[in-house]
Amino acid sequence: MDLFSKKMIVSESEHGKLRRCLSSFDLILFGIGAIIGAGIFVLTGIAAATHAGPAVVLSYVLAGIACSFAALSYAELASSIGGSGSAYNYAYASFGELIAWIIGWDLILEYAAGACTVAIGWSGYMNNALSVLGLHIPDAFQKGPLEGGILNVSAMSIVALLTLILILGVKQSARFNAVIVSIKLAVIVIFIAVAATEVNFKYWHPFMPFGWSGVVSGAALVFFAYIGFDAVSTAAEEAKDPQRGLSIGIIGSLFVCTLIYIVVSGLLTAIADYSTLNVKSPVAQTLLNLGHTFSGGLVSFGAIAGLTSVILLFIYGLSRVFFAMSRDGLLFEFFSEINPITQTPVRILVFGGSIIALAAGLTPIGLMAEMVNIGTLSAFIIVCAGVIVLRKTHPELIRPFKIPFSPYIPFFGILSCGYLMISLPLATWLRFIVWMTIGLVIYFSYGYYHSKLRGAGLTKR
Ligand code: ALA
Repeated sequence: MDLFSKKMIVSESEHGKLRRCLSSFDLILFGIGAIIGAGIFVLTGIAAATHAGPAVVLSYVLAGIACSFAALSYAELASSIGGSGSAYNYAYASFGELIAWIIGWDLILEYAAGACTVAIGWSGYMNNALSVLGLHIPDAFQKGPLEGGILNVSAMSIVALLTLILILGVKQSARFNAVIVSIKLAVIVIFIAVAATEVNFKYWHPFMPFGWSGVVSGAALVFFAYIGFDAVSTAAEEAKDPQRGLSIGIIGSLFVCTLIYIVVSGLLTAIADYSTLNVKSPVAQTLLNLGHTFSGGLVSFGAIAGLTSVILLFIYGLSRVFFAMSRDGLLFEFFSEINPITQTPVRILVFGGSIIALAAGLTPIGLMAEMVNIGTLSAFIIVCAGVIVLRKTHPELIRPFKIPFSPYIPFFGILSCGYLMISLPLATWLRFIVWMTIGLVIYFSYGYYHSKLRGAGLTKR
């Protein structure tokens, strides 16, 4: 039996007994929960003020197009290959174990650094809200040692709390996520309704103050706002109807969020001068500056809710990819046990949650944020390439969702994600290479010898 067939069997087996209880609607809410967060509530302002000007709306269109190519590719592979390992699994089936390891390691970086970045952003919003209520957390406990403090206690607490919810069960997590997503969507509707009454198109002149290159570098930045739809695919072994549900969840959530981003970023730059938007909470702040105190306060609250679900879903995604890799023997098998009562990978959640909490407590936000985009873009490229390769090598594979115009769409996905990737700073590339080198050392000293799929003389490479 070749490695591809072996992988498909392992993906389909009931190895770990994760609980199949998520509906297609839960999966769309998972996607929206993971997507809308710091990107729209924070980065839009920075991207408008320092990169694209009012043309930040075009940056959102550009990044949205790159993501939709990748999302379609994810939908095809999630519905035909599946598995909680997401892109790790697809890469295994398309390119073999080494590339699968690289992409799995890369996804761990994306989700861990993403959860950590958003937890630090969350703590900034929360500490402000608490001080407005008269509860001041001492400065030393608002930031880590690299920024002159001791520990970022709020960031650590939110990671611990959300990890606990994830341990309790996936259905409980889905219910919690549904509440949070409703709050953030309600707040966005409030912003749109209020901002629509303040529009003044004089703010759109000049529309592209930094030229086309500003629009593109803005797109590389706001790409962050779209990350998260891929986390839906890690729910493959917990979805009631994975073959339909995953493609609906991935494409549906991305579609809803793209529309929201275009409307919100277009309105934001039409109610304030773009140069004033380089602040910590541009969406709320702009409403406050225009005298809408109550709705400005609500938007801040919605931002806290928005960031909460992103952290939840990123820790969830991390745990499922880690689970798939340890089940295959590439990471310590100790972690692949599913708790029989909660039907969740408790050991991984405790381990992963502790590492993320520690990193969020000790490191500054910038260091983490930069790593998320590069990790995600490289996973997207591999997934798009996987579609092209599998159509050639395994045309017989049953594909409940099939991308139209293949190989063009996945090919454009590779080109557009590659283009965004080379627009990232050199320092980010260097850190990425260091992370990948560490990953390869672990693979060749552990994973290679413990792999269950290559084991038993299956495919010796
Ligand atoms: N898309 C997520 C956010 O904007 C990562 O927070």
